[in-house]
Amino acid sequence: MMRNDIKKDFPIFAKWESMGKPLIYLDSAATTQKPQHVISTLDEYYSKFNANVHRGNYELSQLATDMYEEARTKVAHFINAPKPESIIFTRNATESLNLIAYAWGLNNLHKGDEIILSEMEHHSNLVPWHIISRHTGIVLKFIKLNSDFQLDLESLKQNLSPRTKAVSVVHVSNVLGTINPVKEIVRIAHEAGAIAIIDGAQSAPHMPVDVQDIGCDFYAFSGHKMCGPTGIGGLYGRYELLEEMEPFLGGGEMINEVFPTTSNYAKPPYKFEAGTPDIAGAIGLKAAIEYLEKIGMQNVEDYEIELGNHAAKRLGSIEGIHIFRPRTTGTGVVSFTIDNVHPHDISTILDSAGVAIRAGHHCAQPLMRKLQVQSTARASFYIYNDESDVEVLAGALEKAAAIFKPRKKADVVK
Ligand code: 7TS
Repeated sequence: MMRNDIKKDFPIFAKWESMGKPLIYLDSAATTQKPQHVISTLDEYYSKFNANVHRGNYELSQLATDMYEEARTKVAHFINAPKPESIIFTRNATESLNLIAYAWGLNNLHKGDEIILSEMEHHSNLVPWHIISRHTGIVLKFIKLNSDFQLDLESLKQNLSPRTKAVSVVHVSNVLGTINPVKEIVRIAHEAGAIAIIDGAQSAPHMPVDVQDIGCDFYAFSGHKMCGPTGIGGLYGRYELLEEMEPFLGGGEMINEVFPTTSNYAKPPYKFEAGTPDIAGAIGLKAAIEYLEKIGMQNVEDYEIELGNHAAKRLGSIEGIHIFRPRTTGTGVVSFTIDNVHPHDISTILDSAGVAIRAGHHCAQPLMRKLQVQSTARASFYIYNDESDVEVLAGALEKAAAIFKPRKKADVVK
């Protein structure tokens, strides 16, 4: 039942198949494969429309500028931002989160102010705050993880204080697949007078996202995790907040007037897009969104949850496996360890069976410590995966578990 022919839209699968090495790609939380529509769009842009944007008065530059701005409008519609100008193009979710930390954090936070994060954050929503904390003396607090790998909202409430200035949490965990109740978290943050920041790196690719419904002040995401090219990402920011903020990077394209010793800035989003942007990337991201919208984001979410739950159940039958995923539901991310097998050995064995998964700390070292593991193996599924991929994965894992199973005394004597 859970089979699909979406793989045919992604040329990389046919290429590997033709080399006699079918690719079972289960690392889409790291980056997704790219559909032909995106690849062709990039080719067409560079073949027919390449020019710098917002500078030339000639037709080609105007065409490139229009295409770049149409991409911004597309992104705004995709996450239901109130207007295109509230979307800033960045390199990725990491840069978007750094932009918030530097451009908002450095100018609005003072010694003793508090930011609340969670115990399941990716390093990109931790390290920027560590840096800001060293500059300003702010205090970082953490929403606790409960035994079902979900955030304990009571601990969010307990962490609130008159000094709370921001609550910044991941929408969907890249390790656990947990979908956090971000609307509720944003409501609690706002009631306490704090702004709310959402790391949407693992939600924008996998479910319908409506930033107005969520109510957040900022929402960060990466294009390459949602069928788009690498090097392009975005940040939604509440426009009034963007207007008040200082720039993150200075240089060309972001200014109004420049004098030898001072300058003033353009309006958002341009204030935050210094230098030549990733024009082709933005246009490629638009193509990725067109592709995903054709499938329908609700269909993407339903399919992935079903496949993720099926995979968790199937893998759960393997002896010695431990799965780190909420009991009720998660996205297409399944992290696990197997007794007596190092996660890196698991990924190496799987690689020899043509299965690409990730093993490591997944840029979430504090979460690994909380889970009391050094690392996990992680299979992450996307729209082009189906039940047959789960079967290949499970079969290879069963073999690995059998190879590494400690022998009983009697076996050793024989
Ligand atoms: N936030 C989350 C929740 C992520 O999963 C990632 C990347 C990022 C932020 C950063 O995204 P980037 O595009 O700026 O790198 N996560 C992963 C992963 O799970 N495996 O490789 C990258």
